Amino acid sequence: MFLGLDSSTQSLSALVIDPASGSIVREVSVNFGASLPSYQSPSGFIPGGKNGEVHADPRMWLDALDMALGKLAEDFDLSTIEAVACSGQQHGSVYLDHSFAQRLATLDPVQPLADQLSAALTRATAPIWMDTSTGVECAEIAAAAGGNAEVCRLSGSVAIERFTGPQIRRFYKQDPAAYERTAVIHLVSSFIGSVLAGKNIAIDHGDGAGMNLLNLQNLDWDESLLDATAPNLRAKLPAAAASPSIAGPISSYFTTKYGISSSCQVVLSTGDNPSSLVGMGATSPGTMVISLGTSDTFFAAMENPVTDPQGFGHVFGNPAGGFMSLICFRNGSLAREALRDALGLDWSAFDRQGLAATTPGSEGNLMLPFFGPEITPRRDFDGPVRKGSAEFEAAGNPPLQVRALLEGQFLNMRLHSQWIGEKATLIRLTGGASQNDGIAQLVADIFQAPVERFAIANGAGLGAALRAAHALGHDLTTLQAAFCKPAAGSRLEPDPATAAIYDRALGDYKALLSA
Ligand code: ADP
Ligand code: XUL
Repeated sequence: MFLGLDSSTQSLSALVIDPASGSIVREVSVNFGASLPSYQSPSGFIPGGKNGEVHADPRMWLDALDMALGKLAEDFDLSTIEAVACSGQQHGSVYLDHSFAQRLATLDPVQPLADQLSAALTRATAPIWMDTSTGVECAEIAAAAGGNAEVCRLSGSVAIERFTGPQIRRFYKQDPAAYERTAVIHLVSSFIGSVLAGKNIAIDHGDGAGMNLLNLQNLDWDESLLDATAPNLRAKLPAAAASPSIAGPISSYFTTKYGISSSCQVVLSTGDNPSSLVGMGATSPGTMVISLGTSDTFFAAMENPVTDPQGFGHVFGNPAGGFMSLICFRNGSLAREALRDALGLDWSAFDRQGLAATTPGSEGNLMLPFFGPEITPRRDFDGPVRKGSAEFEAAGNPPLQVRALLEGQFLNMRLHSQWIGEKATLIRLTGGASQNDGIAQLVADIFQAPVERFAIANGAGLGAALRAAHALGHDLTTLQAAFCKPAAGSRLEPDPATAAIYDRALGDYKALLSA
């Protein structure tokens, strides 16, 4: 048996797989808001942050780890687990002093993790991926490193607010003494992995590439990016290493407390998107994954690390080797929900009265689907832009509004994924909105590729468990063939009659966006 953990924005989940039977045998989840109300973080972060700050309390993640393993151990023999790997929300960072290593090595199974480790935090809270407070630091890093094109060439992304390097720089500027006291800076994923291993573990190339610090050519921290970010930074970063590396056996805290075997190995952690690439069976180029969650993401394995000349997309390490693209669209379900609520519809009416009652191309009407600020492309204003008939522009005709919003979202996604230079031969769709048949068909038509949907909701957690098994010698392709299967009857074929309509709409959309 192999254990996968996923420490995401809103919850920490644990999933056990049995490669012999090809099945998921246990799954538990701890929702931060519901199960740990004392942290006052109903959506997994501290609300009301100023100047774009979005932070979370790392002690909450530790409490959730104890809770999830406690829940699992209630009715499952954890001594059967051969290895564990962790996936985490990307970019978030945890700052710890010299006592952290010693504390990890001497954890007392009678005390909670949070009580024993909190004194090692040099920054009480951890900035997470939703944080946008580092615009100034991004500009400073880009200037010091020779411009954003150079930052992108080196690290696979221009300097981005939520990425770890700019976040580290902001901390260094705000509290130089606390930065000085910091002995190690972890990502969310490597922080949880270090606790499991009872020692500081390396950062993998998948999550490490989301820091604006990893050189994608030599897969080591880049000297010029380190210098541009903060002094003496290399000494504070764990090593960068390949994802399938084994960090060592699990800490005795977990063997004593939860009955995990002392021979259980901890495999390096990775980010939730690289982990989902594994869990969605998409580690080879050709299959694209579109996740329709709170935000929408588009990602795929890539042969060579080409970068986005516009600077919106990212290149991360593929946990199975090579690289992956990742593009994040902030206005995903948030925009769909805003329009649904404005029109007073439910999801089935959204589909039935919107898509089913209208025709592909929205009768030539177009919408830039940005109900709030957007990161791909960068738009700092609120509110969609409508162009078409007078009634449509006045936001009359609800069915056309629905279709134009959805077409706008996926035309925007098609346009901003062209830099990858590969056509999708198959799209695997996941996340809450993937269950909507109308939306899934629209994705197939706009990309002119078949769409498959999975029964499993937690692709990142499954990816973590598969990575644990892979690192201990199981063949990844065989594992993915057994675990990463589309739900029966979930495949949709593109309608070839819509190909020309959406090629034309793409050009019109691009022109409207430029205008
Ligand atoms: P996350 O993991 O980012 O929290 P999920 O992947 O769980 O998000 O997706 C949740 C979102 O899915 C909800 O916010 C909702 O807007 C959307 N959703 C759920 N069901 C449907 C549906 N039938 N049609 C469209 N969107 C849906
Ligand atoms: C990716 C990103 C998010 C987080 C949270 O760049 O910021 O997808 O990984 O899930």
